Amino acid sequence: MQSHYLAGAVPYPEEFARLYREKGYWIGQNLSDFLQECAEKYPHHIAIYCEDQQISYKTFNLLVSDCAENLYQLGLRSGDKAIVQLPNHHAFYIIFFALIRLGALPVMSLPAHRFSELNSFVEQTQAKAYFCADVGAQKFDYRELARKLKSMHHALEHVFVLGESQEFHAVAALLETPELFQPSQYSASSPEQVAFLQLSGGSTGIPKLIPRTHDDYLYSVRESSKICCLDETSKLLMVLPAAHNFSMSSAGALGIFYSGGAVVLGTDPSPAQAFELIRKHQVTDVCLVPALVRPWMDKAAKDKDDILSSLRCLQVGGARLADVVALRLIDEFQVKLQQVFGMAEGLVNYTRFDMTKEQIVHTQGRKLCIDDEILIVNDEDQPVPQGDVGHLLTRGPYTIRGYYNAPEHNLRSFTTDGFYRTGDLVRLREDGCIVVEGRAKDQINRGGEKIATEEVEQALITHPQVKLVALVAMPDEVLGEKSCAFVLWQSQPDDPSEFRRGLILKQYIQNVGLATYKIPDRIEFLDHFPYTAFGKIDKKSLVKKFEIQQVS
Ligand code: AMP
Ligand code: DBH
Repeated sequence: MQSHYLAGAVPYPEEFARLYREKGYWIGQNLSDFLQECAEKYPHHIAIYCEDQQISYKTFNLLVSDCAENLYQLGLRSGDKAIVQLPNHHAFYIIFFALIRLGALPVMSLPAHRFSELNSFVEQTQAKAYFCADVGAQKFDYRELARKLKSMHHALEHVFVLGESQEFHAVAALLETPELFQPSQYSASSPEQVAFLQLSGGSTGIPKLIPRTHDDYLYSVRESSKICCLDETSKLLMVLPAAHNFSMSSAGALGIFYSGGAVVLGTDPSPAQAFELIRKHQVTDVCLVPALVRPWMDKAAKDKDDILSSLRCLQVGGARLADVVALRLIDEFQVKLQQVFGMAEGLVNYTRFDMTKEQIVHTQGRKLCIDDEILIVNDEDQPVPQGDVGHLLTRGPYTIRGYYNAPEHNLRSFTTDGFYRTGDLVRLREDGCIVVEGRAKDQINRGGEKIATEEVEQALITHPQVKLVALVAMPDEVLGEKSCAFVLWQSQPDDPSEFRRGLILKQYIQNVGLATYKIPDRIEFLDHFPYTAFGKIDKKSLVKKFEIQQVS
């Protein structure tokens, strides 16, 4: 069985796979049959509301089959990889499931990604197809990006554009019923196989891809759907990027499909737009990152609007929710809050609805599965005393054993016995709840969007005037953290002002083609860098330096 496992992915060891099957976590269903089953159970329920359209489960499933057939006729085959970079639109889900149905592997990308990330994904996967929108935020033209990628990668044969497709294939045409329908030539991969590649925020120069199997992913979806108490009357507002792991599976759109409810798609997370959608569709559930909570509360308070209390559940995850904000949500806005601490690599923790207020406010919840193994260790990988803060390591029925095509990196990110090193510093309480206390990985969490500092540093250092650079997190009221680049500038006689230099470097990062959220929020020029005793740039003292500057 394992000989067919996706090359470059690390399979679960056989004894664990057996255990997860015996325990009923892995039920041997692929994502295509999952959707088929949802359509059989709830044919006439609405699965997706998108703009003025509403799509029933039956139609959804038929559109997926049509799309799979059209893609097959255009040359996509089982095992092919396809990068999916689409906005929150029903086409996203149809294409995701269509690729799965024909045995191809979707590679998830976010609308904010730019050339640098996309180029890396195509390189890493040898993707044969790329799905994108026509234009995005700030009039960014994805078709230009597609042209560039296509000219550089021969493997990339097909580009599909949602909207004005110009010389490329139109996504709309994929959703039309094909004239000739011969679905028997293809099938989804088997349940224990890798179904798609999910995205990691990462902590190194190259964005990492996460191979998730049908079996492991669907287990987390079904269990999440139960924990979140979803049912056929649930309506989930989706204003976070649909491809994000939180949006997909915790319980996310897939959790909703499992329970026969509906996903309401929105492209703008601002409270004005979101509240309108909540009212129009009588939304019951919303998932948000902490950075959005404040503007939502402010708007509700200003308008004396009780919309937040009308929800069955407001989920907050992706970054640490401040306890005071959690308390305010509950006390002032009567919100039924659920904290979600998860990762695209696997492990997800939830506060449960029957937990005490203290647990819901002050913890990030309890693991999804009793067989999620959790270790909290010190720098030497030794367990810390119960209740102490340490590094969170985890292994379990839906946590990967390795990143895609990254053997060297995997040696650092996983222990020899397969535990994933999350890079999070946490405390495990007697009651089983986890409290996220900090982070050991070199990553900035900018309102839930993760920035691998090394990736941005590597880009900045290629600028001819930059001699040395370090990217660090700075505290931010709204986003939790923002990025600050400290730069040693190679002086020249006609040097521009520091202000100008900052603008030049921000523009430079944009031109390199890094995702918009990775452009440093602030740039500081230094004459000397502080070093640790080991001779590494001392980021801790840079952070302190920044705090000093902030106060003064
Ligand atoms: P990724 O590995 O890119 O999917 O990002 C997952 C990471 O996001 C986790 O390892 C945490 O660092 C962070 N994260 C997610 N949810 C929370 C949360 N509720 N509180 C604190 N950090 C979180
Ligand atoms: O931040 C994350 O990656 C995340 C947060 C909440 C996640 O992957 C998830 C839930 O599944």
